[in-house]
Amino acid sequence: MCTTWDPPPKPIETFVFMDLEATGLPPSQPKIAEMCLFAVNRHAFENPQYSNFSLRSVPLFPRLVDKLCICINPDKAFTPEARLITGLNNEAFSENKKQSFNIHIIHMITAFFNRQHSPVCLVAHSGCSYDFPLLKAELSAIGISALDEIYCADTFKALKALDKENNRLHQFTYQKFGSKKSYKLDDLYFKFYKEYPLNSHSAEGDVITLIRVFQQHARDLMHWMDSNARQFNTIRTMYKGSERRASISRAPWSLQHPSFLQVGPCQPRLATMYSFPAGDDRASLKQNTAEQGYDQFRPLNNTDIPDEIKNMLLFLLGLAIITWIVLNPV
Ligand code: DCM
Ligand code: MG
Repeated sequence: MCTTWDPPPKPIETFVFMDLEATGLPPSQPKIAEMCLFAVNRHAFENPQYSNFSLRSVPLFPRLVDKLCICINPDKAFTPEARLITGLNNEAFSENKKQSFNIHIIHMITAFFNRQHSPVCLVAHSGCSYDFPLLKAELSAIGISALDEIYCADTFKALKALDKENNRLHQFTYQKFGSKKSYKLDDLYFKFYKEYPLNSHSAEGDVITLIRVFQQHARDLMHWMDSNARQFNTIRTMYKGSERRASISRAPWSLQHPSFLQVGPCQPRLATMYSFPAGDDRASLKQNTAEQGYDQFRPLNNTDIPDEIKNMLLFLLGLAIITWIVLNPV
C-alpha cells in the first residue's frame, strides 16, 4: 500500500505514537472505538534517562509526554474476535454515553497536533496497513481534510528494514530458536524486556508498549523515519464509507475555532482522558496475515510459556532421545 512519497524536509521533531482499537479487521470496514496518541519530542529519545536503582540499563519511559486518549462509540457491532481481544463491547459504549467519531474528535486531534513542534510524524505499528488507512476512512466520512501537514511512519516496516540492513549473524542471534523472526509488537517487547506487556489491545497499553520498543532502537528508528516517513495525506483510505456529516449538526455544541481544521485499556476502559505535562503531576488495513502477527491474536496472559522456552524444551527432548538411542544400540 505504501509506495513513493516525499520525506520530511528536515529531521522529525515530534513523534506522535498512535494506536487504534476498532470493531474488527478488513474487509469488515472496521470503525474506531479507541484512539490514543502520545507525543514525544526527539530530545527525549536522544537524551534517555536511566534509573539509578535498576541493575539493567533500561531507559526510563519519557517523562514529558503529551497524551490524548479518546473512547469513540463505533456505531457498529464488534466482531467476536475484536470483542474478545479488546474486552470492548457495544453495550458499554452506549451505557457510558460515548459519542461517535464526530467533528469534536477532529477538533481535539488537530489542537493536539498544533501544540507539537514540527515536523511531526505519526508513528504506529503496522500503521501503513491498518491504523493510518483506518483513521483516513473515519476522517473522510466526516468530509473534512485534516492532518495534511503531518508525516507518518510504520514501526513494523522500519524494524524489518533495519534488520535487513544488519548482517545475517546479527539477525541470527536475535532470531527465536527454530522459528521465523516475529515483528509482532508483543514479541518485540518480550525480546527486549523478557516479559509480555500489560494491557495489550487497549489503545493506551499498546502505545506504551510501542514507545518502550521504540526506545530500544531509538536512534536507528528516528534516522530511518527522517528519510522514510511519508506525508499522511498520501495514505489511502481503508474504505469509502457512508458520510457522517449529519452528526455535526447533532453535536451538543458548535465549533468555536473552525480554523483548527485547516491544519494539517484505560482504567476504567471507557474513560476519555486529556493529559498534558503539568506541575501538579496530573500528566501522567493491519494485514490479516501471519507476518503481521494477526494469526496469533488472543488475550495475552503473562503466565504463558514463551516460544523460546518451548523451543528450547523441544530441542532438549530431541537431544535426550538421540543420546538414549546412541547409548542403547539395539
Ligand atoms: N483486530 C481484530 N482481530 C484480530 C486482531 C485485531 O479484530 N485478530 C482488530 C481489533 C483491534 C484492532 O484490530 O481493536 C487493533 O489491533 P491491536 O490491538 O493490535 O492494536
Ligand atoms: Mg491496539
